[in-house]
Amino acid sequence: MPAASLLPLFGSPAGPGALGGSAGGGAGGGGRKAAGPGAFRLTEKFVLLLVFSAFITLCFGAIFFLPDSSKLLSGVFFHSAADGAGSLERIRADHERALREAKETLQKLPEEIRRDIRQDKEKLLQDARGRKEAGAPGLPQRLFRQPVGAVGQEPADPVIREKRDKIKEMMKHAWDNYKRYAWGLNELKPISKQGHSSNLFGNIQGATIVDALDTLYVMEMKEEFKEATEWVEKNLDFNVNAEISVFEVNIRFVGGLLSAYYLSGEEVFRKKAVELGEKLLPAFNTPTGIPWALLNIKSGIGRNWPWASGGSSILAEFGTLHLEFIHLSHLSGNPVFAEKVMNIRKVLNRLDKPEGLYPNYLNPSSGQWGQHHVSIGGLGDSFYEYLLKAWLMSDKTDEEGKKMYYDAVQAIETHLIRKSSSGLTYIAEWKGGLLEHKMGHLTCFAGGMFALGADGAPPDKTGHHIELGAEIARTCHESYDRTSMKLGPEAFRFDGGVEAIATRQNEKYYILRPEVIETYMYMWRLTHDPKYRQWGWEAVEALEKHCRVDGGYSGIRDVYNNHESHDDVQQSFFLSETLKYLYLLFSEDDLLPFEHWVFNTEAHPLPVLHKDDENKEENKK
Ligand code: DMJ
Repeated sequence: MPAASLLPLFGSPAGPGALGGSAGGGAGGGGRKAAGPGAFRLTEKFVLLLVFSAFITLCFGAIFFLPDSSKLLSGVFFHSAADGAGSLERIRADHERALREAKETLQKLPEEIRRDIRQDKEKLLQDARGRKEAGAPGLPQRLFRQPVGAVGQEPADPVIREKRDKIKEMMKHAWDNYKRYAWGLNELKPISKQGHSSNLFGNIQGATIVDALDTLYVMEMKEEFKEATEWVEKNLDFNVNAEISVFEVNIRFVGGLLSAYYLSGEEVFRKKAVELGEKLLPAFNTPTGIPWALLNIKSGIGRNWPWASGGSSILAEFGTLHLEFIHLSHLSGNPVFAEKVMNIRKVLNRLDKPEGLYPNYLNPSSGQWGQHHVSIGGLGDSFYEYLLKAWLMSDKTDEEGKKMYYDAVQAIETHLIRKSSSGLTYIAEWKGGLLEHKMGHLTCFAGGMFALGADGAPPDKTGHHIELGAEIARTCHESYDRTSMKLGPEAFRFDGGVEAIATRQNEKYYILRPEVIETYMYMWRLTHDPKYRQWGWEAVEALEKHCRVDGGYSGIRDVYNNHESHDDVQQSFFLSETLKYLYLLFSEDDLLPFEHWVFNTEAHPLPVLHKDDENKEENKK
């Protein structure tokens, strides 16, 4: 639209340039024209123009300065006259109400104002509680009752208290640096100060956050727990095209979320755990129901590690789903999770076992064992741990799990446990009937397992199982003590004239693993022998001296060297396991007591499903 047509009040322009300087020039140049009747002189026109524009400005100003002018404007310009009147009515009513409320508040006594604030607060709290109890969409309602021992007392002894505080400070150092340099990513590279990703989780992110949640809770690091919870709420996403390790995602993510739920009661953790559990279900779509090791959680396509004997699944992987899956059924009301893991047992129980031992490899299609390699360390370890803990977690009702565990320990004792010439007890590996006299760092968890299982062993064997635990703890302590850094190697041998020493360069590393400290913690709780706290403290000193760096904690390439060569990875299990077990070692026994909790293999505490509680739930229905 030409500009001139916007200004009808100014009359028709005289010609080209009429709005520009030339117009004035033209007027000036043409001299003053005689004013006709009803016509204005130029100055009068100018004054009139001024008055008029002042008037327009005032009108607009009035509109904009009126309260809630945007509503009024929209009423004026976009609505019918009736709507505009309605809006004005509403605005007036709003103003009157606001004035009334302000007057009433001013008339209130301070005590009445305080009471109102209190009531508002209570309502907010009730709403929050309601949200917790209402459950997530698609999940049954569940009344949250925090299990016994989610928090404990301060240690009575000030020296122990100081040590425990130091361990909490280590957690803070690990967490703060992860937060500073790798927030939201899976792990931290503490030397290069950036994120570290491992292919175990595909592109699921946040492994350190989920793994650390329960440690933050137990250590009462409330701010950090809150920020981790918020991250899970807003960012933890399983709708990704990712090929993941079913075992690793289960023990770290499902286990971490379940524990966080049982400790805090925050529904978001229950919801996410079940959501993730459902994503893992296609892994069981094999001819036998023995799950694949790897799964694409978008397509549901699974496969096994290419290096695993003839396309086999791994004992320690498919055998370490039981605790989490039982809890998934418990929390979701969906029996499918429990059915899947109970079927694994059925398959195992149908098979012949060489010398009563469980080989590490099982083909999910044929249902036959792969290579006859047996290990209580890597590839086998947590399968045995979960048999025992399934029985404990069932409040000692899972007789099948119990029998499988004690039968397996019997075979392990007969075929794998040996004593060195100087009297160190160790657990060797079995390769088709031949023993390899090597023990992995991973195998050291077994000391704690034997001691924890002592209670359920036949009465004449109870002391023996505790003793076995103590002997493994001593051997593993020796494996630490015989290095320059007082940190244990990945594997140590009892052959070629050495005992509890790594002889191969590629077995000399320490990646912040927890198993030795885990065994100290169990042995301390079950015997209260102070040497376990002393050994745990030696590990703290070594970690501080050799693994702590400005940017967090790092693994070490060679623990026999006097100079650290750091591997630049802060493993998520350092926060979930190593530091948690250390903290528990210097806590009172009332924190996460064994009668009420079992730890999954990533040290995530899961409550014992007490018979009495179930009866109570049943009676309520
Ligand atoms: C952890 O992820 C778990 O403890 C697992 O069972 C074995 N390895 C690591 C820690 O060493």
